[in-house]
Amino acid sequence: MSYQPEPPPRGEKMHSHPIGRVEFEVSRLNEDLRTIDGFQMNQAYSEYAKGDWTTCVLLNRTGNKNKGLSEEYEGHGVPTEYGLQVPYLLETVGRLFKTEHLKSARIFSASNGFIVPHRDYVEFKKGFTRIHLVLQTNDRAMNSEQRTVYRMRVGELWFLDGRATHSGGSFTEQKRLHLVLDFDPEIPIRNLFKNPTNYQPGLMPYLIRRPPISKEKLEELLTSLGVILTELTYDNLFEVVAKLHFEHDLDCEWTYDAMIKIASRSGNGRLIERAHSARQYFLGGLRKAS
Ligand code: YCP
Ligand code: CO
Repeated sequence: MSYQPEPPPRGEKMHSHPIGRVEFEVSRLNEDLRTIDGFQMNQAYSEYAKGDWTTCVLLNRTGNKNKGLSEEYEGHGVPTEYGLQVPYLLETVGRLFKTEHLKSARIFSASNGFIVPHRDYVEFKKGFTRIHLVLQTNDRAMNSEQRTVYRMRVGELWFLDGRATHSGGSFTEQKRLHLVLDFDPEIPIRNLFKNPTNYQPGLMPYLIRRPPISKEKLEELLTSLGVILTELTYDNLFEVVAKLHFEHDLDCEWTYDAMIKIASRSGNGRLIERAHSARQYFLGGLRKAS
């Protein structure tokens, strides 16, 4: 694998992209990060998680930190008990963004864990404009969108396009922490910034190149996995298959095609059904990637 900051090669269009940078006051940031260490993480969206990938809520519709699921609603969010305990983070958000458009603020934490490839907002009418701010990361943390794998660097603000299939996490014990902001999707991104010059949509993403894997090797792999796929091993194999695109030049969406093929080779009807419904659940059928 090689790591290089560069624009995506031709044909590799990225929907998600860096849109700004934040210069942190390190001591204040660290104080809030220590506080977050003591938070009890939410169980919301745990069906998307493999290993330790969790969220907690700093701001939402009701201010109730235990309501971990996203909601579409009129008006703006209010801080939760946890939000009030991380004043530097809320101040930073308030300095940068027009919070009258902010619906939720959450921490996405990953340590030896990741979120399986999926599309967001399949359950919503409109969804959100989602912006990530990287608070803490490490060089074994990666994100992906379709066939592109990238690193989100500390202080970077990213527009995360949840409509394209994506995945991400930290493949080491070290915790990766993102602050994730959901805004009213009707407001153009530039207008979410208090100072529009802080919106810098031309920044270069840090991409991670992976070696290709031949068709023959893939066939071999799918056949072998078909031999050991059972109800008992399904979850483990799904986790392995979902990780493969981070190290090989594959589209993260391939995960679901592969599971369907592996299940077909196992010949077990229930597993074939399970693989099909996983594809439907995580990718949705109603909305296409824009
Ligand atoms: C959300 N969707 O839209 C979640 C985040 C993945 C699924 C985790 O809030
Ligand atoms: Co997502």
